[in-house]
Amino acid sequence: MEQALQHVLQEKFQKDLKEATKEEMYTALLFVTKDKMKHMKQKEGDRKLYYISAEFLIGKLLSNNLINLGLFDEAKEVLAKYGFDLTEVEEVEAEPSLGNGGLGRLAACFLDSIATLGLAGDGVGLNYHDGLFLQKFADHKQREEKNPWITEESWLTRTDRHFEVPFQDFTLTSTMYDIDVPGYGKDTCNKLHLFDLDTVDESIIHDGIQFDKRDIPKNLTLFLYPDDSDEAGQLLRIYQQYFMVSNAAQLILKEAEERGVNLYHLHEHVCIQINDTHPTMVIPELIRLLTTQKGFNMDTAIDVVRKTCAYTNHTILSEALEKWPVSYLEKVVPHLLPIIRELDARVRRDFHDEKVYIIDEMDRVHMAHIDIHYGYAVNGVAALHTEILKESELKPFYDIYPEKFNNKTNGITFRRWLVHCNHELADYLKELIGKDFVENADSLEKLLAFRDDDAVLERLREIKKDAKLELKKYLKETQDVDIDENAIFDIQIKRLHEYKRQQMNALYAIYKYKEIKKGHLPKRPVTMIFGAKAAPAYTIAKDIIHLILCLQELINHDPEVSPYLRIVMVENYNVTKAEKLIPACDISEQISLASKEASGTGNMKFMLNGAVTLGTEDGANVEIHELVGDDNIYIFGEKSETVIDLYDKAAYNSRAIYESDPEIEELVDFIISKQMILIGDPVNLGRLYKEIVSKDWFMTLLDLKDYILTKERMLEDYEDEKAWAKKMLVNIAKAGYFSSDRTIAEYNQDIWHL
Ligand code: NBG
Repeated sequence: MEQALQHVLQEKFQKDLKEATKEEMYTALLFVTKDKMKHMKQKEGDRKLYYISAEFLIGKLLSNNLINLGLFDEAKEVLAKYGFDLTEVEEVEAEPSLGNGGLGRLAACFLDSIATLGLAGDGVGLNYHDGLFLQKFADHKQREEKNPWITEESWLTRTDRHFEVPFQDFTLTSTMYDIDVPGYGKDTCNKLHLFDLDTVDESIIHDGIQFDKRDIPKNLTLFLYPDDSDEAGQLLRIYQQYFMVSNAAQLILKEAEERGVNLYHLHEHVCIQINDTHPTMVIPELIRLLTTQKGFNMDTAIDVVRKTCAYTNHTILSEALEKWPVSYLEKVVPHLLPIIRELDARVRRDFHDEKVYIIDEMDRVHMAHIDIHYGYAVNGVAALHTEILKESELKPFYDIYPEKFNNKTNGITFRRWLVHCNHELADYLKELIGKDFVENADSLEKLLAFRDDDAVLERLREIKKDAKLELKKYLKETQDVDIDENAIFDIQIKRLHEYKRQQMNALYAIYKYKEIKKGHLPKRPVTMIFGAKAAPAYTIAKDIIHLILCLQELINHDPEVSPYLRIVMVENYNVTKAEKLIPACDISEQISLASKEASGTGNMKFMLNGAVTLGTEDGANVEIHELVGDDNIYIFGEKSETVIDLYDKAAYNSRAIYESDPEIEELVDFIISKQMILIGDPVNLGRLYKEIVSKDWFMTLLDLKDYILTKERMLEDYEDEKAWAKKMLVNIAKAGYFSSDRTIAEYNQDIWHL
């Protein structure tokens, strides 16, 4: 390692290890690591998986790659010898902006586990130059800026694969970039293939993230999820999706032919996982390529494709299940329409239930319906979610194809979410139970043997305290905020969405503020931390950010209150920030309206790092609850059946709750109180107030009181430090089930058969 770094530094910068800057040292490490991976063989097998996803939220790669290659300790030592700190050097790396939230991070964890299990499986996606926007706060509001992350030297390698992608009005030539994906302790690498266009031009972006949505050759791979609130935006998304899947389909066929696969047996040698509906057009595209270029007839093409593709559903929110108007598809990919119409005609011939048609009476194409009819497997991402799909959301499909439906509870890679982000805890666990858990997560259960060992419990608390100190330092440096490491850290980090109910947590902050004002002081200070980006066109979500930022201003500057309560909204929440926040957390906020959070994966990361969950019986919280038992989790709120029933009967009435409960009324009214209006914008606060009182589609007020009571009980329980440390221990010990290695092993056993 020392020699290799020395060599690169000399060659590239004519410098010695002693003279290098942090930036140069980073570049040297990048080169050495990339070179090592270049010489590793690509994992091969008779059957290969392609995981197609609009998002891969991979995070910074240096440390993770070093860990997986077994080079981390050596690199750290060499750097230390020359006065460098690896963590600081890694700060030079820009975080790839290729994802948005849980779905994208899941795809990244999956790539790590696929490689670690030694399976042949590559990711396929797009190389967004500015990815998801960069979030800035100004006037207590979110501002969106561009987020360029591709630097001259990066983990991307340009390849000489190019494909022609035909659209209605022109054909575009793609370029494929690759990122290596090493498995932990493996001598082979997989790939993440990211398609791009050479003509994309970042200089067309102006005023934050504005650009001409119609200039496709220049804008196609600029942003992930460009604003689709108008027709041009929706068309651009269709351009992006088709560009992604046409490249994927061409790559898959090309590689299959290079491997000598008879395409009539494609399904025996290839499987394609469709990650949510964004890649759905791969189905008609493959059929098109097989029929127009490979001599297949329609029946055979459909048959082969149906046996090749599998679909994962990540949400029951109907607005997120894509439905593209036929007229839009006509404008972008007219050559797919005859195929989509044929697929629909076959469904109509076989089933007489319009709920399962592909094209509805409003002439919209239901992408998920294509996946379910023309794929061989459909899975949800947590037990409860899959049950809801089967019993309500997708029931008509489940009735037709019960054998296709299966559950794959999500997981997270322990290499990033423990070994990399929490060295101190990982090292201590290795000392206690051996290092086996890094690859064999179930062995974390060995920790249970220490549940009554005072020294171990004490050490776990020390480690938590150290992580809090680290976070304190980080927040001071990056955002100039002060937090108290002796406070209880209560953290909610995830995308901003009304169903995730950050607004309920904000109402708790109002409750606590008022209590402190009344002289009811908490035994120990509480620091409430939020991190969330709101979609640029999602007005109410941005109003919720405004509310939190105004509360932060009010509370942190109130000398009576701030010694006991602080609020911090972390700017531009991303993977890098999650890695600092998660190890420091005491209370993990997982408070979605029951039935709405398909799984959640932050909940698993927090648990693994010794936080205790405060949550509803939703998504994977249900499974966490089962594993840790009642004593080690705080559950509140109405259950999913009740919620689904309320929706079915249209029986929820937030105004009635507001008007009949003076305590709730007082908290909600505070949003538009004089103090708040002095700080914030009456338009935003007024709109949010009105939304909660008169609509509250995600039933904040339904669970608010139980939430407050449960959180208060939790703060109370925290004071029994030993009992709390025991809860931490049990959570860590039981987190093994949520390793993405387990999830991937299940995908492989039940769906992929690699
Ligand atoms: C998200 C769900 C989460 C889930 C992740 C990963 C989308 C569309 N869905 O609950 O909201 O954990 O997917 O499965 O991003």
